[in-house]
Amino acid sequence: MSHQKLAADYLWHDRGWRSGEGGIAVAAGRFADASPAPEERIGRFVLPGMPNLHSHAFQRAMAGMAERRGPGEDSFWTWRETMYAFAEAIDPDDMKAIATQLYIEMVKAGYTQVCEFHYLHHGPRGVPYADPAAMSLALIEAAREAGIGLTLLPVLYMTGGFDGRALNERQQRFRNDVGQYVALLERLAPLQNDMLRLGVALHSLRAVPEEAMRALLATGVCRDLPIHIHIAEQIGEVQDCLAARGARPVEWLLDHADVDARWTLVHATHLTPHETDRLAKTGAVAGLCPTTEANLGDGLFPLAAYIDAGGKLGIGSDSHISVSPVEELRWLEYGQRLLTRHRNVAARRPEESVGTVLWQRALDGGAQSAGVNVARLAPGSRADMLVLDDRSPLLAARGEADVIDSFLFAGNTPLVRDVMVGGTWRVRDFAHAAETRAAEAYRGVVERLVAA
Ligand code: NGQ
Ligand code: ZN
Repeated sequence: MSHQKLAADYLWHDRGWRSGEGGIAVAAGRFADASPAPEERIGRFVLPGMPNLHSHAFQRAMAGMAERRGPGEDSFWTWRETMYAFAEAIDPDDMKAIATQLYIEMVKAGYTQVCEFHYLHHGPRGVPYADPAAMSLALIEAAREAGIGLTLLPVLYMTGGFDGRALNERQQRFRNDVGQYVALLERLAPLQNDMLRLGVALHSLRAVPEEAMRALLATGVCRDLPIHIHIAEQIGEVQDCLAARGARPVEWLLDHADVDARWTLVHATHLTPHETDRLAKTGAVAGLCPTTEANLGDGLFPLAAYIDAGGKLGIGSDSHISVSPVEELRWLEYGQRLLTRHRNVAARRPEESVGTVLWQRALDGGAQSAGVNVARLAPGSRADMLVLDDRSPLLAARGEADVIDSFLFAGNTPLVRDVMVGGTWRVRDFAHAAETRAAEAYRGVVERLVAA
């Protein structure tokens, strides 16, 4: 097994840079104890790769095609109709081509792990594929080709609303009952390895009846797996939840499930101060997807109060209207500045750098959410890292104190030059070995889907 000894001027270490002089070793895909004699200098500034905690891969292929006004006022729900129409013709080969292209873009942007919130399980009208795991396997292959770590979250999706109404025709492809869903998890569980982790997902409170949630969470296969759910993205769903269940979604979930560090609440957008405090105390991760949440007109998360309460958070690119941890973190902060008319909101203490706080929190929360030992340049952690482009004018005269803020706030050209995932260089000098082939396959699929 190859043993690499690498050196950089600075390595990111829990909330800041430390000297990279001693170097860092990589063995069998993981970081090992630092070596006294590094053999290869890889750059000036080396960061841990960022986990992306929320993805619907197929939506990448329609990014930019829902920005034209419809007959009435557009909303999240009209976007969803466009998205459903686009999803109709996607088969497992298409899924593989789209996801491969997307995951390569992710790696190039600095994401080294992705949580795929996967609900497009079946063929048109809900007819299962010969292998009911065909779509899941397409996603697994895509991640392997791109060389990104995958937390595959097959999604349980049963009803079309809080009233328990049946799924409409286009939603039939998402449907499993608890038995079918558990069978899918059991089929996928043995495939897990260092680069593939399985998790559980409930689409939302509106898509999973209470009894089904209880039955699923009580099954053995769910024990120790990460659990993800869409929770409170739109005011409409908060109101529907209040009407149907007598509580707001986050409040209801905290009252009816043992929400703990295994959980990720995606789009915990609409929180009362009491919910904010309660959620923070559970140790669960708030899954924030600022570019999608902006694109869909969702609303803003109470970031300052949540951080002050000790809450954990991570970022996701969700609909993939943008695929960049830089843009997610930038807009996470900018949304708050626009709302509060203050600056440096995520930094809660004097002298703290916003970039440092956000990068570190998103690393920690993202790794927890994905259920993998990543996001630290430390022995035992999977060897994922980003080397910043030290020739970029953007980093001119930037020392330890300013590099991360310049990277996150000033960059308009990519600064991620090289990317290692699981001990293998996937991106070198801005290029990914599979990108030309993947782009060609992707183009063919999208041309067909758009023409359909
Ligand atoms: C999804 N996406 O499942 O793809 C959702 C929209 C829904 C986002 N929430 C559909 N961003 O929530 O019903
Ligand atoms: Zn989502």
